[in-house]
Amino acid sequence: MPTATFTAPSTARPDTDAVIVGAGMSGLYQLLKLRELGLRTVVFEAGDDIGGTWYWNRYPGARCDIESMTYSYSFSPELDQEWVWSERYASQPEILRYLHHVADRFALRPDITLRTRVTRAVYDETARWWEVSTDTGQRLTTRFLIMASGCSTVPKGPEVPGVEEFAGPVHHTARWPREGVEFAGRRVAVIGTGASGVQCVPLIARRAAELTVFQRTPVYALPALNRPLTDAEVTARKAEYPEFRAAQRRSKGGSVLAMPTRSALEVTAEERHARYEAAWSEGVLSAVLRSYTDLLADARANETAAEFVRGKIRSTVADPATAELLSPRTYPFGTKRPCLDTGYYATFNLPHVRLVDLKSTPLVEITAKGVRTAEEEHPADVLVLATGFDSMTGALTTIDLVGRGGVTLREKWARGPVTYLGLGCAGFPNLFTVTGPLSPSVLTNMAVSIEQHVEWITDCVRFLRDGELTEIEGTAEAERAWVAHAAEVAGRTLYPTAESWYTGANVPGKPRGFLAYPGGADVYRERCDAVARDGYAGFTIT
Ligand code: N01
Repeated sequence: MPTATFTAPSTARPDTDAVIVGAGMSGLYQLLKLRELGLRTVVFEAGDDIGGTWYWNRYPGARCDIESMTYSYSFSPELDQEWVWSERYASQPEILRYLHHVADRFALRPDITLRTRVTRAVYDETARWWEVSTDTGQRLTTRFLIMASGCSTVPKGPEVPGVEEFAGPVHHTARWPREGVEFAGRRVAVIGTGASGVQCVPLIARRAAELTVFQRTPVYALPALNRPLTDAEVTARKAEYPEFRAAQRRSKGGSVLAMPTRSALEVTAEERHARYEAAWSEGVLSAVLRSYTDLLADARANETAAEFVRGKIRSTVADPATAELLSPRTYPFGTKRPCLDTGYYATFNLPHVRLVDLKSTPLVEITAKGVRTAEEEHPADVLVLATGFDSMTGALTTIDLVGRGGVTLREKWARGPVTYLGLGCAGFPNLFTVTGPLSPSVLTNMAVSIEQHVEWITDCVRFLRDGELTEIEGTAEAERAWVAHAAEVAGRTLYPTAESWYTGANVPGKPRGFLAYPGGADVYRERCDAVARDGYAGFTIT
């Protein structure tokens, strides 16, 4: 275990104690916790409302793929008791209402400045504080800079010319207009078939005159089996919430789920099929993957589950050629994030819906009239870009974060993110990243991982304040060891074998590497707690 080193404190006082970037789920909770410490805290939020991911992604069908009574804050037993979720999987509007409720209940709004994007932050090595600049011309100095800027924040487009030439409206799923989009009677083109595409396609198909879906890589989608929650279910969960929340915090992925004990290869094909069928009918994103211990570690084991899902696609999609195009064959099941769908595959049975395979006929350009592939021009009146994000690092590298010696985070991460525990990095003192790269983050229930990071950061800030300490920074040595450990753990899985946003492969030119920590939220939490217990081992403290 690395050890911490200490030097003398500084006495100067910055304009504020902490700046938090982002007023989504992490920023709101971080504000609450720093307030409890009595810190002067300012939150800057680029949007004109709070909510982060749940503010920006308001496309039709946007919905969480973790159950609502699991994907919510756990820090307040009173909040758990008073808020009532209406559906098994909450829709984006309901989650946004919940976050508004949280902001009001804990009186968070006065410290949040909306419509203000942090554009630059420079570390002053003499004063030992950050100078933060915004797009509204504000500048202020702060001891701590906490990036609560999210994992999937910076949208990316289809990387072909001509989007600006398109004559009709163009909407990215992550920048959906508040007033909605009229599809009735229109020819709609959707590019992208990740979770956002899978959720919006069935709803757009209900209204559009024609829908063309452009698919580069098919996904494995499992049925959500969403439905209203019954009063009895809500009451039962509320009665057991304290134990349930505690179990979530101890769990591998932030949800309380049965874990497998056997290999997929040690049972008969019939037994496996029955197990997969039972898992399929749970309507839980990870259920099939949790059927056996080795589905994310052994390609042969994985193929049994992958083929099971392909069988489901074949039995749903009437046209065998379309079913085959929708069937993933180039990467193992679960190594790109699977989707939870409501009627996605069946949508392709509708006569006005067409699937275009961009692997055999690549996208060439967007024209005024539609989408041109290598084979033909597909006319459209409305263009929907469900093309995803520069995930994990994008929100951090698009801001000019300038650390020691004038080195930017962009430069430091030119060959991929280098972090200590995904919480901070060498050369960037007092900069914390909530669910940052190389932490479990997107592989877990984000609500639980966010709380764990926010609480760890808050404890760390309390430790510094109580000890009259000014500066904390991961050491280069600890960071190197963490990066190597995260890569080693990822290397034991099948994850790196897929071209996905988990590895940076979705953004042309982005360095490749597995961007989250796949060792389990339970193991990771223990590691973070041990670092704190050992006086912030692996950090230099001034
Ligand atoms: O983005 P994605 P998303 N030309 O990157 C295609 C979370 N989320 O917004 O796979 C042509 O997954 C791209 O093709 P390919 C969740 O964690 C959660 O859908 O790169 N196509 C892919 O099909 C999720 O994983 C929820 O070959 C291009 C699609 O666009 C994450 O956010 C809901 C292209 C992008 O899929 C991101 O999901 C929504 C190009 N140049 C999102 N570029 C729930 O909670 C990209 N594509 C349910």
